[in-house]
Parts: sequence; structure tokens; C-alpha cells
Amino acid sequence: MVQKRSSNPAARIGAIAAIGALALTGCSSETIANGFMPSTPEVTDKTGALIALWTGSWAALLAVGVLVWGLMIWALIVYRKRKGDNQLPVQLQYHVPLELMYTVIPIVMVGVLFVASQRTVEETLHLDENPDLTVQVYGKQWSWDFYYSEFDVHYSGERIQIQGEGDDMEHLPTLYLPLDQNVQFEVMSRDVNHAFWIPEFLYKSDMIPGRTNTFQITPTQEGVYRGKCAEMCGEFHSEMLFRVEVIPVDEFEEVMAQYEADGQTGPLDDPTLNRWGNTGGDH
Ligand SMILES: [Cu+2]
Repeated sequence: MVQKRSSNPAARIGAIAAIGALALTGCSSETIANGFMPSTPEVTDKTGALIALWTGSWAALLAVGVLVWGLMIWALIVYRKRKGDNQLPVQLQYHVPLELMYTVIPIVMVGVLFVASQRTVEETLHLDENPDLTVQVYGKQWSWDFYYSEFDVHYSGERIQIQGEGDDMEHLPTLYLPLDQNVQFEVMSRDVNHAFWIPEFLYKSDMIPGRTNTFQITPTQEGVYRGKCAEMCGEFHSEMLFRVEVIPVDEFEEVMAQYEADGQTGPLDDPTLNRWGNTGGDH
């Protein structure tokens, strides 16, 4: 008995490979649309533009890659050395239209990527003159301090020993952010270089002693996010974590009132808090 076979073995192998790849990665169409980034366009006012740049660049580069690989494979097969063929193939030099093409097309491609990146960078780094809220964030070995200047209240974190995966997140220092409000972050360090990173916000900023780095983000989706230090800063760098809670404005104001009731008032910019007595300025 003859086994029934698909008329096109290549198509069959392709289909199996595609199903296998999808099964292995377990990815949904949404994950693919977001370019496998740990975020969605809804998280902040910036994530949409960042994801669009990332996926757009990937799509363009993949298209170019497929074209180039296709041409290479085609040339390899069609112009392969055949039996008894000892002649050099036609040598093509100083073919002006061809040389113009492979000079101009890459320049246009790099130009398009440059303009798209530059636009997104400008959008991401743009600072409004009147943000709704300012949070000063201090990195320190190995925790975080947050000062909400409009409310004149603070939260000072301590290092939490991480026991393992799971519930530890509850005990981490929490940065509260009001939903749909433009928050200005002013990030600094008390001792060594750290980096402020909320992966789902797709934004990371260095925290350098004696320097203030400023950026603005409007969180647009309620929820709890993970934050971490992204600069190797010593023995317990891996435990320098925090959580971010994006909550409606009225709930945010309740948290601020609670901080005030608990006596967590006043700024945290006292230079004696800094390990090196750092007063900022020239370093
Ligand atoms: Cu660190």
C-alpha cells in the first residue's frame, strides 16, 4: 500500500516548521505585534512610539535581509561551477547604474532609520514645562528613596533580602504613580552609579552621583510593574528592586496623605545622606 503524501514536500516542511516555531515560543499575535517587547502601547504615553520604532525597524531590516539572502542563494545556485567549466564568468566592473544603485539605496535606508530613531528619541526625551507631578528618585546601595515634591513627602527604602521567586514583590519599596498624569522623574545617586529601569515602561536612565537626569512619563495603564537597578553597583545589585504601582489620582492622593500622617515629610536631598557627602555639581 502506498502512503498518501502531500504533493508539495517543501510546503509541508514549511508548515510543520512554522507550527513548531509558534508552539515552541508560545507567542500570540499580540506578542508578535509588540515585537516581543515586555510591554504594550497602552502602558505609558511613550511605549507606543518605542514599540512602533522597534517593530518597524525589524520589519524593514528583515525585508532587506530576505532580499539579500535570496539574491545570494540565487547567485550561488545559478552561477555555480559546473563540470568542465573552467572559464571565468563575465566580469562586471564600472557599471555605473549598478554602483549608483548599491550606493544610493543603502544611504536612503540608513537615512530613513536615522530620521525615525531621531523622532522617537525627541518624543521620548521631550520635557513639558509644567509636569503634573515631580518625583525625585535616589538610588543607593542597595535600595531606593522616592520624594514627591508637590506633596513634600517621601519614602525611604531599605534593602530587602530576596528569598526566591514569587511573593517577595510585596515587600519591595513601592513607587506610586498617578494614572494619566505627566510625571517628571529626577533621578540621582547617593553613592555609586546605578540605573533606574522599569522594563515595561521601555525606559531606563543612568543614576550618576553628583548629576540629575530628568525625564517625563505619563503612565496610562493601572497596574503593578517591576522596577530594578540596571547598573552593576556592588554585592547586592541583584536585590536592588522596587515595585511600581500605577493608581487613580484619588488613590494616589490618599497614599500621599498617609505618608504625611506617618510623618514621612520633607525632602531627601540632605547631602549627609549621601555616602560620599555628595553635594552635586562638579564631579
Ligand atoms: Cu545596581
